[in-house]
Amino acid sequence: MAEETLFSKIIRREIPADILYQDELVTAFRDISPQAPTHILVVPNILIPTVNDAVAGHEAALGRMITVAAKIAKQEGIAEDGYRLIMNCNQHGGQEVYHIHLHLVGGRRLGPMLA
Ligand code: IU
Repeated sequence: MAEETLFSKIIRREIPADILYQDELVTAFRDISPQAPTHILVVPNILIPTVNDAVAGHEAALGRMITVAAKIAKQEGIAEDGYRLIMNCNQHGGQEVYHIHLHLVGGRRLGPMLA
């Protein structure tokens, strides 16, 4: 069994977070350390540690993460100008929290993607 992260506590509302959206599959909340005017994380409610752990049974939640990100981008008023969706995996990808999350980043022109 993978070890829970703080994200599971956020999903269960055991610790505070600025939650923008929640349904039976996913939760979206504002990143605590925003890298852009809009920086939101969309996470599956179940613990999938990394993209490497994703299997066919997760497709409903993984797909929902993208449609929810698109809905929130419109709500935040950044859809037309554009934004970036990022999912980091393991050390080389810069992953810090081992509960899959989609970063929705926008609100300004972003620099080159790879650093
Ligand atoms: P990463 O892809 O694993 O590197 O991103 C983790 C993100 O989770 C990072 O942007 C943190 O600021 C963010 N975060 C958060 O919003 N709230 C938390 O309680 C924790 C991390 I822990």
